[in-house]
Amino acid sequence: MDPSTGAGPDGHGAPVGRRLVLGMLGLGAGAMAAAPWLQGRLEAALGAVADKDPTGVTGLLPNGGGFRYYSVTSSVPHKDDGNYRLTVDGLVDKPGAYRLADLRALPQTRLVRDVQCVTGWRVPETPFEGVRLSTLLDAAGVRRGAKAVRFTCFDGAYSESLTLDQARRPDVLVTLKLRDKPLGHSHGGPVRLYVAPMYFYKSAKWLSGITVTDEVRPGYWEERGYDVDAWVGRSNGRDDDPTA
Ligand SMILES: Nc1nc2c(c(=O)[nH]1)N[C@H]1C(S)=C(S)[C@@H](COP(=O)(O)O)O[C@H]1N2
Ligand SMILES: [Mo]
Repeated sequence: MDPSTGAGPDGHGAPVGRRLVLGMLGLGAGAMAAAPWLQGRLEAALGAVADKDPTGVTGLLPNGGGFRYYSVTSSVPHKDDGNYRLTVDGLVDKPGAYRLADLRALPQTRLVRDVQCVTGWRVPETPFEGVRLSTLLDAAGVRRGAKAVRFTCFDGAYSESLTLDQARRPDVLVTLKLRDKPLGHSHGGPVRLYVAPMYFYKSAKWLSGITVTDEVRPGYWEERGYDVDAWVGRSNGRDDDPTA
């Protein structure tokens, strides 16, 4: 949890904000689920609140197909074939930048796993598809002494990290597709990190930078108390949780 605000990746830390917003709109969570057409108006209202509490309210928003929408910023620019770039730099021999077409031209891997947010919601058997992160790391030529990878996002705020061993796993992808369709903006498109064996906060949306580093630098939520090694069922206190 964020020690200053108590907010977490589920928005649990902002119960007052949630109740306030729902109260303003005269809605409960059930009404929202039953009336997805309200989402646009709700997002507009939440945007105003999110300016004051960027972490606390977004997990409330449905994002279709069992997902919930998360963003630590209240707005995120849109990127497409014209202006999207993914840079790879740091402790590598060949730093560079990929366009979407470059990423699409590389071998694609499709994984079907359960998506699991650290606070309990789950989306079973969800296909993600993209380029193995290890492919990009190999192409860049990771230097001796490198230990970790840092990820940055074009929302300008979020970040993530993995050890180099974790980053080289075959179930860690730089994804371009969700459920066999191009990854939409609300899910972090056009390109999102997908760390299948870990809680979903590791899967950074709106991925724009991959930097090879000499040590793990904790990501956005990890600076706020969540585990860097976020294995599903084995982290964030789950080891001690008899109900997990
Ligand atoms: N850039 C960015 N990536 C992010 C987040 C975020 O706020 N910003 N939230 C994380 C969390 S806590 C979750 S549960 C998932 C939510 O993904 P979704 O919006 O596609 O459901 O994105 C993860 N990646
Ligand atoms: Mo999350």
